[in-house]
Amino acid sequence: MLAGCTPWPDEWAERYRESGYWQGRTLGDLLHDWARRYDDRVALVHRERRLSYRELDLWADRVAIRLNAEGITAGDRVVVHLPNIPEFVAVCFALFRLGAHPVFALAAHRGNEIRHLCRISEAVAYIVPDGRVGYDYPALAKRIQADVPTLRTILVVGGPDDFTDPGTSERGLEPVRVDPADVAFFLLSGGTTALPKLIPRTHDDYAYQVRAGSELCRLTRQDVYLVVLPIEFNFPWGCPGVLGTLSAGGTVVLAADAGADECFALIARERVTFTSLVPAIAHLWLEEVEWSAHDLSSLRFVQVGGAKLPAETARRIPPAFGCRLQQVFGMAEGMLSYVREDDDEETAYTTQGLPLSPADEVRIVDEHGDPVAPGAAGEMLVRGPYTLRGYYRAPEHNERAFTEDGFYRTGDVVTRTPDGHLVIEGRIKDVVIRGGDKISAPEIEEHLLALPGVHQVALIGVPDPILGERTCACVVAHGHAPELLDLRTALQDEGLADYKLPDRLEILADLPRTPLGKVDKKALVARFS
Ligand code: J2J
Repeated sequence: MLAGCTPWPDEWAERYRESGYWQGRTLGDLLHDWARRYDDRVALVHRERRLSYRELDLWADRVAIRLNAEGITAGDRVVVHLPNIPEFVAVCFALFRLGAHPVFALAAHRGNEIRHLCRISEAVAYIVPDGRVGYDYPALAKRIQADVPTLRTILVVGGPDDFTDPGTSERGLEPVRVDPADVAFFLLSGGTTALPKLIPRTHDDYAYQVRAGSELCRLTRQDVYLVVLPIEFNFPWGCPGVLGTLSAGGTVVLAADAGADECFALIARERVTFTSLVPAIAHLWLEEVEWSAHDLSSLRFVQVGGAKLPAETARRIPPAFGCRLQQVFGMAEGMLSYVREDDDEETAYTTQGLPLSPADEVRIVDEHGDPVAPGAAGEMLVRGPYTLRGYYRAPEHNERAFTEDGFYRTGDVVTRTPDGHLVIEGRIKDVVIRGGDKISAPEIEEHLLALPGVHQVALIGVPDPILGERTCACVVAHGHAPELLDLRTALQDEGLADYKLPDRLEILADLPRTPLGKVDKKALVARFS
């Protein structure tokens, strides 16, 4: 496995192979299999463009040849920063086939986050869209390149010299031997630390997650999946999402944005059968659907996850969209929990389902790490065939984030119903979930603390009817108190993604403290909710 990653201990790896969870196929191989099986069926739809499985397979090889000609080879890390376009899929599979590792930057990321991702991964290349998408990514790339010595190559999708242009060359890709137990790509952690951590996902573990999810959702060639969330999120990419749909021979349709107008029209035009949303988008769609004249009758189910879905919103979804609701609780680190098709309605509305795999091990523990009584709330710890064993190049953080026997501490507080369904009750990690976006409080606090006028700061999440939570910066001022706009502008100028800019500012004389001297965020949340 790539240096800096933590492999599963040998006996666990053996067990997962023997049980058939890990099947020893790389994601690049799987696309070959799918292309052989589904051939000229439509794999991807974007606007007026339709690509068959055969075309996608060939395209991934052609892009791999181009990337290889740019010097990208096995083991290299490449930061991929693309919107929901077919090129995202082609570029990722091209990199898989070269044995290189895409790092999935979030589309909303800006200079600050990208610089960090490039540095920590020692990326050799950075892939961006051209300037037509409303932000000058190539200019950003130039600035990043000046700061990151390893970054040899900037590659731009679109424009005159597009490296993803399939061309007409008949030359085939020299197959590269890729170990299925090695990292395929890196996802980003929702973050409890000042800087986001990279999550290595192996071919074996991700292929299993996708296969199991696709079986659970009973996907077939008839399924059409609409990608509404940013494609680089774990949820749309592989739960079962894009890869699950391709594994079943269905069709993936890419939406340009999450707006109801665009998405309802696509559902009607392409006869979409399922999609995945965060609660904030589900909310907006519910507001729009009664006014919509579009035919949504093709929908089989809508998945909602990424943040707590209130039961009252959950109940409104099936009648409004004429389909089943499937709650999904997940994390880029691995562990997934899905409501099943045969769960009763109450379970579907009020729980976040059962673990995906029989090999998922879940422990619910108190603050001393001891198991709680049945039905009581505690922190969820997880271990299993698709849950990471360590973040990339983060030995100190890994000491804290994992137990000695390899359980990942999720920071989520859950209960379990008598029949084993998980209910997410809250979290002990210092993260605000705004819409589906995860904001690490320490990250934002560090930036705010560096600004003039900010003496002390605590970032908290306060309830919001649409987003679930929004951010509130509680500041003890130093001299002249700053205004919200000053803080937002300053963070934006530092190159932070927009969703991280504080929504609200409260100036306080003091921050409340717990008896141990830590900032009492619970008291702040109670005060400003
Ligand atoms: C409450 N909180 C939830 C839910 C995630 C599928 C779905 C979601 C993600 C995701 C994902 C929640 N109710 N239904 O990767 O594949 C919160 C928890 C969790 C954190 C993980 C997937 N579903 N959460 O959201 O890595 O706090 O993954 O630990 O972005 O989101 O965030 P992330």
